[in-house]
Amino acid sequence: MNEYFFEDRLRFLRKKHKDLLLRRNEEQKSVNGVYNRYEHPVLTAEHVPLEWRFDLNPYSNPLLLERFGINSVFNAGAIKFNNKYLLIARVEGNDRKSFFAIAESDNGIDHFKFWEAPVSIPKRDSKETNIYDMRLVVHEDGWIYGIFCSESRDESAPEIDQSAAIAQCGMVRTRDLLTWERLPDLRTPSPQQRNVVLHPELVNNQYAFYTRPQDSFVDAGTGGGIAVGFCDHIENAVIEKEIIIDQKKYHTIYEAKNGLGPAPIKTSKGWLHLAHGVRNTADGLRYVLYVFLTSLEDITKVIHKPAGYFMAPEGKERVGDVSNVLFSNGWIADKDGTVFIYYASSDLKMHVATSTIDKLLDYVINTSEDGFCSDASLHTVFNLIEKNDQYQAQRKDSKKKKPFAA
Ligand code: BGC
Ligand code: BMA
Repeated sequence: MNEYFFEDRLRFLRKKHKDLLLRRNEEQKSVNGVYNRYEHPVLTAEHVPLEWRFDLNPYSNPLLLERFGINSVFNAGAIKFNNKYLLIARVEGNDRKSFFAIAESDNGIDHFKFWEAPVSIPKRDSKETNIYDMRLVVHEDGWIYGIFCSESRDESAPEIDQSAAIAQCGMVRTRDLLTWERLPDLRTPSPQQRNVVLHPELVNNQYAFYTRPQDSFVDAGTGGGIAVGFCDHIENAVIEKEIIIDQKKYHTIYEAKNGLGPAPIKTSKGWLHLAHGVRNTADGLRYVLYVFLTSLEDITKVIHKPAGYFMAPEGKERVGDVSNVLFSNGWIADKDGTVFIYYASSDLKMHVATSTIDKLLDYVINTSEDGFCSDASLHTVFNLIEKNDQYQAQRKDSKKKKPFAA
Protein backbone atom coordinates (compact mmCIF):
# COMPACT_ATOMS: atom_id res chain seq x y z
CA MET A 1 0.00 0.00 0.00
CA ASN A 2 1.04 3.51 -0.83
CA GLU A 3 2.61 5.25 2.19
CA TYR A 4 0.43 8.30 1.57
CA PHE A 5 -2.74 6.23 1.77
CA PHE A 6 -3.51 7.07 5.39
CA GLU A 7 -2.93 10.80 4.97
CA ASP A 8 -4.98 10.94 1.76
CA ARG A 9 -7.85 9.13 3.31
CA LEU A 10 -7.75 11.30 6.43
CA ARG A 11 -7.77 14.44 4.29
CA PHE A 12 -10.77 13.08 2.38
CA LEU A 13 -12.65 12.34 5.62
CA ARG A 14 -11.81 15.74 7.16
CA LYS A 15 -12.87 17.65 4.05
CA LYS A 16 -16.16 15.78 3.77
CA HIS A 17 -16.91 16.52 7.43
CA LYS A 18 -15.87 20.16 7.23
CA ASP A 19 -17.95 20.80 4.09
CA LEU A 20 -20.98 19.33 5.82
CA LEU A 21 -20.55 21.56 8.87
CA LEU A 22 -20.04 24.66 6.71
CA ARG A 23 -23.10 23.98 4.55
CA ARG A 24 -25.59 26.85 4.60
CA ASN A 25 -29.25 26.15 5.11
CA GLU A 26 -31.89 27.84 2.97
CA GLU A 27 -35.39 28.60 4.15
CA GLN A 28 -38.16 27.12 2.00
CA LYS A 29 -41.34 29.17 1.91
CA SER A 30 -44.34 27.09 2.82
CA VAL A 31 -47.80 27.22 1.32
CA ASN A 32 -49.61 27.05 4.65
CA GLY A 33 -47.73 30.10 5.95
CA VAL A 34 -47.54 28.75 9.50
CA TYR A 35 -43.90 27.65 9.42
CA ASN A 36 -41.05 27.32 6.96
CA ARG A 37 -38.96 24.24 6.54
CA TYR A 38 -35.27 24.34 5.52
CA GLU A 39 -33.48 22.76 2.61
CA HIS A 40 -31.10 20.57 4.60
CA PRO A 41 -31.32 18.59 7.82
CA VAL A 42 -29.52 20.36 10.69
CA LEU A 43 -27.92 17.33 12.30
CA THR A 44 -27.19 13.86 10.92
CA ALA A 45 -25.02 10.83 11.66
CA GLU A 46 -22.37 12.36 9.36
CA HIS A 47 -22.10 15.37 11.69
CA VAL A 48 -20.65 13.19 14.45
CA PRO A 49 -16.96 14.04 14.94
CA LEU A 50 -14.44 11.71 13.31
CA GLU A 51 -12.72 11.34 16.69
CA TRP A 52 -15.74 9.44 18.02
CA ARG A 53 -15.80 7.03 15.13
CA PHE A 54 -12.24 6.43 13.99
CA ASP A 55 -8.98 5.50 15.58
CA LEU A 56 -6.88 8.20 13.94
CA ASN A 57 -3.55 6.61 14.80
CA PRO A 58 -1.86 5.30 11.61
CA TYR A 59 -0.03 2.62 13.63
CA SER A 60 -3.09 1.04 15.25
CA ASN A 61 -5.44 1.75 12.30
CA PRO A 62 -3.29 1.86 9.14
CA LEU A 63 -6.34 1.31 6.89
CA LEU A 64 -8.20 4.10 8.64
CA LEU A 65 -11.34 2.03 9.04
CA GLU A 66 -14.29 3.21 11.05
CA ARG A 67 -14.31 1.61 14.52
CA PHE A 68 -17.64 2.85 15.86
CA GLY A 69 -20.36 3.45 13.28
CA ILE A 70 -23.20 5.91 13.91
CA ASN A 71 -26.59 4.93 12.56
CA SER A 72 -28.68 8.01 13.27
CA VAL A 73 -28.94 11.33 15.08
CA PHE A 74 -32.52 12.23 15.96
CA ASN A 75 -35.17 13.11 18.59
CA ALA A 76 -33.21 16.00 20.11
CA GLY A 77 -34.14 18.18 23.05
CA ALA A 78 -33.35 21.88 22.59
CA ILE A 79 -32.33 24.86 24.69
CA LYS A 80 -30.94 28.38 24.18
CA PHE A 81 -27.87 28.54 26.40
CA ASN A 82 -25.26 31.33 26.57
CA ASN A 83 -26.85 32.76 23.43
CA LYS A 84 -26.28 29.55 21.43
CA TYR A 85 -28.88 27.17 20.07
CA LEU A 86 -28.18 23.75 21.53
CA LEU A 87 -29.58 20.39 20.60
CA ILE A 88 -29.19 17.38 22.86
CA ALA A 89 -29.53 14.66 20.28
CA ARG A 90 -30.21 10.98 20.51
CA VAL A 91 -27.13 9.52 18.87
CA GLU A 92 -27.64 5.89 17.96
CA GLY A 93 -24.74 3.66 17.06
CA ASN A 94 -24.80 0.86 14.52
CA ASP A 95 -25.22 -1.31 17.62
CA ARG A 96 -28.72 0.23 18.21
CA LYS A 97 -27.74 1.68 21.57
CA SER A 98 -28.23 5.41 21.94
CA PHE A 99 -26.68 8.12 24.08
CA PHE A 100 -26.96 11.89 24.26
CA ALA A 101 -24.68 14.47 22.70
CA ILE A 102 -24.90 18.24 22.48
CA ALA A 103 -24.43 20.17 19.25
CA GLU A 104 -24.49 23.96 19.01
CA SER A 105 -25.13 26.62 16.40
CA ASP A 106 -25.02 30.43 16.44
CA ASN A 107 -28.21 30.94 14.47
CA GLY A 108 -30.23 27.75 15.11
CA ILE A 109 -30.52 26.79 11.45
CA ASP A 110 -27.09 25.74 10.22
CA HIS A 111 -23.45 25.04 11.18
CA PHE A 112 -24.46 22.78 14.08
CA LYS A 113 -21.32 21.32 15.61
CA PHE A 114 -21.06 18.64 18.27
CA TRP A 115 -19.21 19.43 21.47
CA GLU A 116 -15.95 17.58 22.00
CA ALA A 117 -17.48 14.56 23.74
CA PRO A 118 -20.96 13.07 24.27
CA VAL A 119 -22.88 13.61 27.50
CA SER A 120 -22.07 11.25 30.29
CA ILE A 121 -25.24 10.25 32.13
CA PRO A 122 -24.91 8.16 35.31
CA LYS A 123 -26.46 4.73 34.78
CA ARG A 124 -29.51 3.94 36.90
CA ASP A 125 -28.69 0.27 37.40
CA SER A 126 -27.15 -2.67 35.59
CA LYS A 127 -30.44 -3.43 33.82
CA GLU A 128 -30.73 -0.10 32.03
CA THR A 129 -30.09 -0.93 28.36
CA ASN A 130 -30.97 2.13 26.32
CA ILE A 131 -31.63 5.81 26.94
CA TYR A 132 -33.30 8.17 24.47
CA ASP A 133 -35.49 11.16 23.57
CA MET A 134 -34.45 13.77 26.14
CA ARG A 135 -36.59 16.82 26.87
CA LEU A 136 -34.55 19.69 28.28
CA VAL A 137 -36.57 21.84 30.65
CA VAL A 138 -35.39 25.09 32.20
CA HIS A 139 -37.36 24.99 35.43
CA GLU A 140 -38.25 27.95 37.63
CA ASP A 141 -36.54 26.14 40.54
CA GLY A 142 -33.20 27.06 38.90
CA TRP A 143 -32.24 23.64 37.52
CA ILE A 144 -32.16 22.43 33.95
CA TYR A 145 -33.81 19.02 33.86
CA GLY A 146 -33.29 16.28 31.31
CA ILE A 147 -36.30 13.97 31.14
CA PHE A 148 -35.78 10.89 28.99
CA CYS A 149 -36.82 7.33 28.36
CA SER A 150 -34.89 4.57 30.04
CA GLU A 151 -35.46 1.16 28.56
CA SER A 152 -34.66 -2.30 29.87
CA ARG A 153 -35.62 -5.85 29.05
CA ASP A 154 -38.83 -7.06 30.63
CA GLU A 155 -37.43 -9.69 33.00
CA SER A 156 -40.83 -11.31 33.41
CA ALA A 157 -40.93 -12.26 29.71
CA PRO A 158 -39.86 -15.81 28.80
CA GLU A 159 -36.28 -16.27 27.63
CA ILE A 160 -37.47 -16.89 24.07
CA ASP A 161 -38.91 -13.36 23.90
CA GLN A 162 -36.02 -10.97 23.51
CA SER A 163 -38.18 -8.01 22.45
CA ALA A 164 -40.34 -7.45 25.50
CA ALA A 165 -39.22 -4.27 27.18
CA ILE A 166 -40.06 -1.81 29.91
CA ALA A 167 -39.92 1.94 29.36
CA GLN A 168 -39.55 4.24 32.32
CA CYS A 169 -39.03 7.97 32.78
CA GLY A 170 -35.41 8.74 33.68
CA MET A 171 -34.42 12.12 35.09
CA VAL A 172 -31.19 14.07 35.36
CA ARG A 173 -30.47 17.66 36.25
CA THR A 174 -27.66 20.07 35.63
CA ARG A 175 -26.78 23.75 35.81
CA ASP A 176 -24.05 23.86 33.18
CA LEU A 177 -24.91 20.99 30.80
CA LEU A 178 -21.54 19.48 31.71
CA THR A 179 -22.18 17.63 34.96
CA TRP A 180 -25.41 15.76 35.34
CA GLU A 181 -26.98 14.47 38.53
CA ARG A 182 -29.16 11.40 38.11
CA LEU A 183 -32.43 11.45 40.04
CA PRO A 184 -34.56 8.38 40.75
CA ASP A 185 -36.96 7.50 37.91
CA LEU A 186 -40.39 9.08 38.05
CA ARG A 187 -42.97 6.76 39.56
CA THR A 188 -46.55 6.78 38.28
CA PRO A 189 -49.54 4.42 38.49
CA SER A 190 -48.76 3.25 34.94
CA PRO A 191 -46.55 0.16 34.38
CA GLN A 192 -44.72 1.88 31.48
CA GLN A 193 -43.88 5.49 30.65
CA ARG A 194 -42.45 7.14 27.55
CA ASN A 195 -42.66 10.77 26.41
CA VAL A 196 -42.78 12.28 29.89
CA VAL A 197 -42.23 16.05 30.08
CA LEU A 198 -41.73 18.33 33.06
CA HIS A 199 -43.82 21.51 33.18
CA PRO A 200 -41.40 24.48 33.51
CA GLU A 201 -43.23 26.12 36.44
CA LEU A 202 -44.47 24.96 39.81
CA VAL A 203 -48.25 24.65 40.03
CA ASN A 204 -49.63 25.30 43.52
CA ASN A 205 -46.14 24.66 44.81
CA GLN A 206 -45.97 21.25 43.17
CA TYR A 207 -43.97 19.91 40.26
CA ALA A 208 -46.18 19.03 37.31
CA PHE A 209 -45.41 16.36 34.73
CA TYR A 210 -47.04 15.51 31.43
CA THR A 211 -47.12 11.73 31.22
CA ARG A 212 -48.43 9.16 28.79
CA PRO A 213 -49.76 6.14 30.63
CA GLN A 214 -49.29 2.93 28.67
CA ASP A 215 -49.97 -0.71 29.41
CA SER A 216 -47.32 -2.30 27.29
CA PHE A 217 -44.10 -1.26 25.62
CA VAL A 218 -45.46 -0.21 22.22
CA ASP A 219 -49.25 -0.17 22.68
CA ALA A 220 -50.73 2.48 24.91
CA GLY A 221 -53.62 0.06 25.60
CA THR A 222 -55.94 1.45 28.25
CA GLY A 223 -53.58 4.41 28.66
CA GLY A 224 -55.93 7.04 27.35
CA GLY A 225 -53.66 9.82 26.08
CA ILE A 226 -51.52 12.69 27.30
CA ALA A 227 -51.94 13.18 31.04
CA VAL A 228 -50.90 15.60 33.77
CA GLY A 229 -49.76 14.53 37.23
CA PHE A 230 -48.50 16.47 40.23
CA CYS A 231 -45.93 15.64 42.88
CA ASP A 232 -44.39 17.37 45.88
CA HIS A 233 -40.75 16.43 45.38
CA ILE A 234 -38.48 16.13 42.42
CA GLU A 235 -35.70 14.15 44.17
CA ASN A 236 -38.05 11.25 44.62
CA ALA A 237 -40.95 12.07 42.36
CA VAL A 238 -44.12 10.04 42.76
CA ILE A 239 -47.31 10.81 40.87
CA GLU A 240 -50.39 9.29 42.45
CA LYS A 241 -52.90 10.28 39.79
CA GLU A 242 -52.63 10.86 36.06
CA ILE A 243 -55.35 13.17 34.70
CA ILE A 244 -55.89 12.62 30.97
CA ILE A 245 -56.00 16.02 29.25
CA ASP A 246 -55.76 15.00 25.59
CA GLN A 247 -57.44 11.73 24.83
CA LYS A 248 -56.75 9.42 21.91
CA LYS A 249 -59.79 9.15 19.70
CA TYR A 250 -61.24 7.05 16.88
CA HIS A 251 -60.37 8.10 13.33
CA THR A 252 -57.99 10.88 14.20
CA ILE A 253 -54.25 11.28 13.65
CA TYR A 254 -53.75 10.23 17.29
CA GLU A 255 -56.03 7.23 17.27
CA ALA A 256 -53.40 4.68 18.38
CA LYS A 257 -51.43 6.85 20.80
CA ASN A 258 -50.08 10.31 21.39
CA GLY A 259 -47.40 11.92 23.50
CA LEU A 260 -46.15 15.37 24.33
CA GLY A 261 -43.13 16.76 22.50
CA PRO A 262 -41.03 19.44 24.19
CA ALA A 263 -42.08 21.38 27.30
CA PRO A 264 -44.82 23.90 26.49
CA ILE A 265 -44.07 27.55 25.67
CA LYS A 266 -45.81 30.16 27.83
CA THR A 267 -47.70 32.76 25.77
CA SER A 268 -50.18 35.53 26.63
CA LYS A 269 -53.03 33.28 25.43
CA GLY A 270 -52.03 30.01 27.08
CA TRP A 271 -49.43 27.26 27.16
CA LEU A 272 -48.51 26.26 23.63
CA HIS A 273 -47.94 22.53 23.17
CA LEU A 274 -46.37 20.47 20.41
CA ALA A 275 -47.22 16.77 20.49
CA HIS A 276 -47.06 13.71 18.28
CA GLY A 277 -50.03 11.66 17.21
CA VAL A 278 -49.80 8.07 16.01
CA ARG A 279 -52.19 6.09 13.89
CA ASN A 280 -51.96 2.68 12.36
CA THR A 281 -51.88 2.14 8.62
CA ALA A 282 -51.46 -0.89 6.37
CA ASP A 283 -47.87 0.32 6.14
CA GLY A 284 -47.19 0.52 9.88
CA LEU A 285 -47.43 3.35 12.40
CA ARG A 286 -47.55 6.94 11.10
CA TYR A 287 -46.26 9.69 13.41
CA VAL A 288 -47.28 13.31 12.81
CA LEU A 289 -47.03 16.48 14.90
CA TYR A 290 -49.94 18.52 16.23
CA VAL A 291 -50.38 21.61 18.36
CA PHE A 292 -52.76 22.59 21.15
CA LEU A 293 -53.15 25.32 23.76
CA THR A 294 -53.87 24.89 27.47
CA SER A 295 -55.17 27.43 29.97
CA LEU A 296 -52.72 29.56 31.96
CA GLU A 297 -55.02 29.19 34.98
CA ASP A 298 -55.45 25.43 34.71
CA ILE A 299 -52.82 23.41 32.85
CA THR A 300 -55.14 20.41 32.66
CA LYS A 301 -57.58 22.31 30.44
CA VAL A 302 -57.10 22.23 26.65
CA ILE A 303 -58.63 25.48 25.34
CA HIS A 304 -57.79 25.26 21.62
CA LYS A 305 -56.93 22.33 19.43
CA PRO A 306 -56.90 22.49 15.63
CA ALA A 307 -58.09 19.41 13.76
CA GLY A 308 -55.48 17.12 12.30
CA TYR A 309 -51.77 17.48 11.98
CA PHE A 310 -49.55 20.54 12.07
CA MET A 311 -46.63 18.83 10.32
CA ALA A 312 -46.38 15.45 8.64
CA PRO A 313 -43.41 13.74 6.98
CA GLU A 314 -42.77 14.98 3.43
CA GLY A 315 -40.47 13.83 0.64
CA LYS A 316 -37.17 12.50 1.96
CA GLU A 317 -38.42 12.91 5.54
CA ARG A 318 -40.67 9.93 4.90
CA VAL A 319 -37.78 7.51 4.58
CA GLY A 320 -35.67 6.14 7.39
CA ASP A 321 -35.26 3.34 9.87
CA VAL A 322 -38.83 3.78 11.00
CA SER A 323 -40.40 5.43 7.97
CA ASN A 324 -43.34 7.83 7.97
CA VAL A 325 -42.34 9.39 11.29
CA LEU A 326 -41.99 12.98 12.42
CA PHE A 327 -41.09 13.32 16.05
CA SER A 328 -40.24 16.43 18.03
CA ASN A 329 -39.01 16.85 21.58
CA GLY A 330 -37.30 20.23 21.25
CA TRP A 331 -38.17 23.80 20.33
CA ILE A 332 -36.75 27.21 21.19
CA ALA A 333 -38.73 30.44 21.48
CA ASP A 334 -36.56 33.52 21.04
CA LYS A 335 -37.30 36.85 22.72
CA ASP A 336 -38.24 38.39 19.35
CA GLY A 337 -41.02 35.81 18.96
CA THR A 338 -39.25 33.47 16.52
CA VAL A 339 -39.81 29.81 17.26
CA PHE A 340 -37.33 27.16 16.13
CA ILE A 341 -39.07 23.81 15.86
CA TYR A 342 -36.57 20.97 15.86
CA TYR A 343 -38.00 17.74 14.54
CA ALA A 344 -36.62 14.38 13.52
CA SER A 345 -37.63 12.49 10.42
CA SER A 346 -38.12 8.75 10.38
CA ASP A 347 -35.81 8.05 13.36
CA LEU A 348 -32.83 9.16 11.27
CA LYS A 349 -31.97 12.85 11.31
CA MET A 350 -32.80 16.29 12.69
CA HIS A 351 -34.43 19.20 10.87
CA VAL A 352 -35.57 22.69 11.77
CA ALA A 353 -38.67 24.65 10.85
CA THR A 354 -39.19 28.26 11.91
CA SER A 355 -42.34 30.06 12.89
CA THR A 356 -43.36 32.81 15.30
CA ILE A 357 -45.44 32.89 18.46
CA ASP A 358 -48.00 35.09 16.65
CA LYS A 359 -48.36 32.64 13.76
CA LEU A 360 -48.57 29.63 16.06
CA LEU A 361 -51.22 31.31 18.22
CA ASP A 362 -53.20 32.35 15.14
CA TYR A 363 -52.94 28.77 13.87
CA VAL A 364 -53.96 27.16 17.16
CA ILE A 365 -56.83 29.56 17.86
CA ASN A 366 -58.29 30.08 14.38
CA THR A 367 -57.97 26.66 12.75
CA SER A 368 -61.19 24.68 13.03
CA GLU A 369 -61.41 21.97 15.62
CA ASP A 370 -62.00 18.36 14.68
CA GLY A 371 -65.67 17.54 14.18
CA PHE A 372 -64.76 13.82 14.16
CA CYS A 373 -66.71 12.98 10.97
CA SER A 374 -66.57 13.77 7.24
CA ASP A 375 -69.76 15.78 7.46
CA ALA A 376 -68.24 18.14 10.01
CA SER A 377 -65.08 18.58 7.90
CA LEU A 378 -67.25 19.36 4.90
CA HIS A 379 -69.07 21.94 6.98
CA THR A 380 -65.71 23.67 7.66
CA VAL A 381 -64.94 23.78 3.93
CA PHE A 382 -68.41 25.11 3.04
CA ASN A 383 -68.06 27.78 5.72
CA LEU A 384 -64.80 28.95 4.15
CA ILE A 385 -66.31 29.02 0.66
CA GLU A 386 -69.29 30.99 1.93
CA LYS A 387 -67.09 33.44 3.81
CA ASN A 388 -64.99 34.00 0.67
CA ASP A 389 -68.14 34.45 -1.47
CA GLN A 390 -69.46 37.04 0.97
CA TYR A 391 -66.16 38.87 0.98
CA GLN A 392 -66.02 38.89 -2.85
CA ALA A 393 -69.56 40.24 -3.01
CA GLN A 394 -68.72 42.96 -0.50
CA ARG A 395 -65.64 43.95 -2.51
CA LYS A 396 -67.58 44.14 -5.75
CA ASP A 397 -70.18 46.18 -3.96
CA SER A 398 -67.70 48.64 -2.55
CA LYS A 399 -65.95 48.99 -5.96
CA LYS A 400 -69.25 49.77 -7.60
CA LYS A 401 -70.01 52.35 -4.98
CA LYS A 402 -66.61 54.01 -5.17
CA PRO A 403 -67.29 56.55 -7.97
CA PHE A 404 -70.28 57.86 -6.04
CA ALA A 405 -68.51 57.90 -2.72
CA ALA A 406 -66.45 61.01 -3.51
C1 BGC B 1 -37.07 2.47 20.37
C2 BGC B 1 -37.89 3.76 20.34
C3 BGC B 1 -39.33 3.46 20.06
C4 BGC B 1 -39.84 2.40 20.97
C5 BGC B 1 -41.26 1.98 20.65
C6 BGC B 1 -37.69 1.52 21.33
O1 BGC B 1 -36.96 0.36 21.45
O2 BGC B 1 -35.75 2.74 20.74
O3 BGC B 1 -37.40 4.61 19.35
O4 BGC B 1 -40.09 4.60 20.24
O5 BGC B 1 -39.00 1.27 20.93
O6 BGC B 1 -41.40 1.48 19.38
C1 BMA C 1 -41.42 6.18 19.77
C2 BMA C 1 -40.72 7.41 20.20
C3 BMA C 1 -39.49 7.68 19.41
C4 BMA C 1 -39.54 7.23 17.98
C5 BMA C 1 -40.86 6.69 17.55
C6 BMA C 1 -40.87 6.05 16.18
O1 BMA C 1 -42.36 5.58 20.53
O2 BMA C 1 -40.54 7.49 21.59
O3 BMA C 1 -38.35 7.21 20.04
O4 BMA C 1 -39.16 8.30 17.18
O5 BMA C 1 -41.33 5.76 18.47
O6 BMA C 1 -40.07 4.92 16.15
